[in-house]
Amino acid sequence: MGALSVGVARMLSGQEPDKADVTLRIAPVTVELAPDRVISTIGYNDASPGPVLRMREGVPVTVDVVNDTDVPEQVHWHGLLIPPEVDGADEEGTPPVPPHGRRRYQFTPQPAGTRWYHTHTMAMTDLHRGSYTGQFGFLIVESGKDPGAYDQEVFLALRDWEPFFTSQLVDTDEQNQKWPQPERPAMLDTRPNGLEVGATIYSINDKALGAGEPIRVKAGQRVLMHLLNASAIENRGIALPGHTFHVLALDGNPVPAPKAVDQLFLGPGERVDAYVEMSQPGVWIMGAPEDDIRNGGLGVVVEYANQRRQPQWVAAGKPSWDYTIFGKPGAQPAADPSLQTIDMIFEKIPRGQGKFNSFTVNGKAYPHDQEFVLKQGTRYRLVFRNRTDDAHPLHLHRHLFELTEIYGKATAGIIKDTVVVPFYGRAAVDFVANQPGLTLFHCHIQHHMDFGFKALFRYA
Ligand SMILES: [Cu+2]
Repeated sequence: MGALSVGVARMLSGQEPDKADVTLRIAPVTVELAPDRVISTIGYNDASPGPVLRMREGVPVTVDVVNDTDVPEQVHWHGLLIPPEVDGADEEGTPPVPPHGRRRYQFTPQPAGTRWYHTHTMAMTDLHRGSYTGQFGFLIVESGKDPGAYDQEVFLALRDWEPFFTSQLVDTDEQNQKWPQPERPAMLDTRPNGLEVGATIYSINDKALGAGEPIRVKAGQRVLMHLLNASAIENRGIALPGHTFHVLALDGNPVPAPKAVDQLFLGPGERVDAYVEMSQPGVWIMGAPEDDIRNGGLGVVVEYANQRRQPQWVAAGKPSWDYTIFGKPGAQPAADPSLQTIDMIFEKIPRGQGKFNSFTVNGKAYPHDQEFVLKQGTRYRLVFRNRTDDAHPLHLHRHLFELTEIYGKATAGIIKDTVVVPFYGRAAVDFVANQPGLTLFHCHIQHHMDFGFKALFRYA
């Protein structure tokens, strides 16, 4: 309340209250994905995505959020180590931004890296709420030590629009899964599947493939790409024919072993920072490997200077995303005798036609009462056991974790806040409980989170 009373005192003395560093206004907006595809949604500052916010690591900021809608809102600062009062989640007790009201967030952004901000409200059966809307944007926390070894920098947020209910599993990312399935139950649940959420209209930022300006490059340039999957519903791949992505950071955190790959893969909530050497003059389509998704809009043209031709797409090979190639090879973090292991078993309860499936954690529904209690200073290993037929992007709020096992392989040194656990797969992540307060854990697919795929950690 200190800041407020300072403001009141200033107003009484005729001075302006402290001005915020950033003001975000939540309000209805139309987005022209293409001339014949104009959609109506909710955005930030009359746009979707919202502005790229730049903050300095360790320097306190004040953000005023003005809510010009009829429903309470939450702005979540994804990937920051900040207290629950400002993290932006009802479950953690963050006060919402009231309808037609405002709220001031004050926090110290850390650590440096590619973060993002987005709404964190529940949507349930309303496909015009929560992360189905256009409330998302990049947040770059700068260390001041950016070496700047690139010629240009682009921000690419992957999106789908106009979601609808479907009783079919519309996922495409799992079809080629080659990973082990240690959590596959001996007896599969054969009850009829419930509703899923699908989409057929896609964009990168606010434009469908071909409708926006191309990324204009010159031969010999190095382009730094910040990618974000801001989808509410699906994991996505991205390829650029003739080029490779030199992956520098995952979820904004530098990887121990930067490497070039042909294709990127991001679950909802994940970010990849990668540079591309522009060494193949031409006009190319960068986009989703699946024809229907790319032709539905998930792509952008990359145009070299002095090249005039139809943008070219060359079929991409099979996706082969593997986080561990960026880690310390064959390593697990040094054994810590005080390490505490917490098993988390995820199951889906098929609800049948016309109903949403629900999810449980360790056989129980949210909020699990006193099940997940952390002791300050203790190192924990969360073992994610995915006993469902879908890959899930799992996100822990207010903490970063180290990936220690996935695809049946040990790894170390990869620091993330969201990890996609393959279907019937298992992953383990380690973190130190050093951010007291309620901490939300959930699947970043909106309808999974809304229908039970979440848990609340508390500190003893
Ligand atoms: Cu999920």
